[in-house]
Amino acid sequence: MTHCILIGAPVDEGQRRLGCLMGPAAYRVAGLARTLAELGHSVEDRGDLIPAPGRGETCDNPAVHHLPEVVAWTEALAAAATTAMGAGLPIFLGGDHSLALGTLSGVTAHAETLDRPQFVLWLDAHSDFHTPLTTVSGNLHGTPMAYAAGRSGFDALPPFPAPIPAERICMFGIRSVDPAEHAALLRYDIAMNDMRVLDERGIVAPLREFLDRVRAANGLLHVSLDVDFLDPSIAPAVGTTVPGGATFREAHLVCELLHESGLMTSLDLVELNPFLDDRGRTAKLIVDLVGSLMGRKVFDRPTRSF
Ligand code: 6HN
Ligand code: MN
Ligand code: MN
Ligand code: MN
Repeated sequence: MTHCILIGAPVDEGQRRLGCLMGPAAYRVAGLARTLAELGHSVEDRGDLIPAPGRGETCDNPAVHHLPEVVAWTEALAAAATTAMGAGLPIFLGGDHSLALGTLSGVTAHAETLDRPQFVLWLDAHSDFHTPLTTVSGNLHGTPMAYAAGRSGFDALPPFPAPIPAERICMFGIRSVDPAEHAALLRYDIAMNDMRVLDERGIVAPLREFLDRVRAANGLLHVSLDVDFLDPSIAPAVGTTVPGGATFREAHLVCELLHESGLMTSLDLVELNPFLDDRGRTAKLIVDLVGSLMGRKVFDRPTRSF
């Protein structure tokens, strides 16, 4: 059984549609701690982080907004992530996806101290591969994967502890990539499981390939789950809906395979905007998926007989 550490990160500054700051509260209301406890895990809720005041950082792209606040969140989250990694499985309750600037930094710094490679599974409609200099929207939630991969242009942020090589990154569910992200991604050998690939190959083969690599390298695995990975028809509570997302069954299958692998060492739950939800259904769905991630099964076979 796992010691789960809940860390609220009500970050709303990485995009423009207010509401993600209510995410941590919505996950708690939807029964996240109870779900984990019912599966036999111990749960420690560390409450919500409070970042330091911003220090006025600027960047050359005038579209970028709230950079000082995002820098402060990144520092607070990186510290919280590194600390929690030594104590259990941190589950970061977002907050928009800019929080991954901090969580990826913190878990990677921890992996460095263990001398183990850090891997990332990015479950998202978007590649989030902009830098502060290439983003057109100016929304920094579109940048964390580029930061972790070591792209330049992040001068306002602390240098990323040990940039994650492309072979240790897997993107899953991608169906919206901006031109500048696309041009940059062509230079990286990231496993790009966009919807074209998943429609053709299904979920299982590409995910097992990646998990086998993590296992072979004795790696740590950070999973970043953006609500818009899911189809908007089942998960409406997100500001950046993109049609053609993962179905209920596909998403559960991803979670079940991850659980079966036993490899996940940290988790982000990001981009939930409870203000856009429909009677809490998206929050409840994410909690349900975390249940599958943490071991809930429809039928628990003593041995694999299927
Ligand atoms: N997310 N590529 C778009 C932009 O504004 O840069 C969308 C980013 C979405 C961010 O998925 O967390
Ligand atoms: Mn995202
Ligand atoms: Mn993305
Ligand atoms: Mn997204």
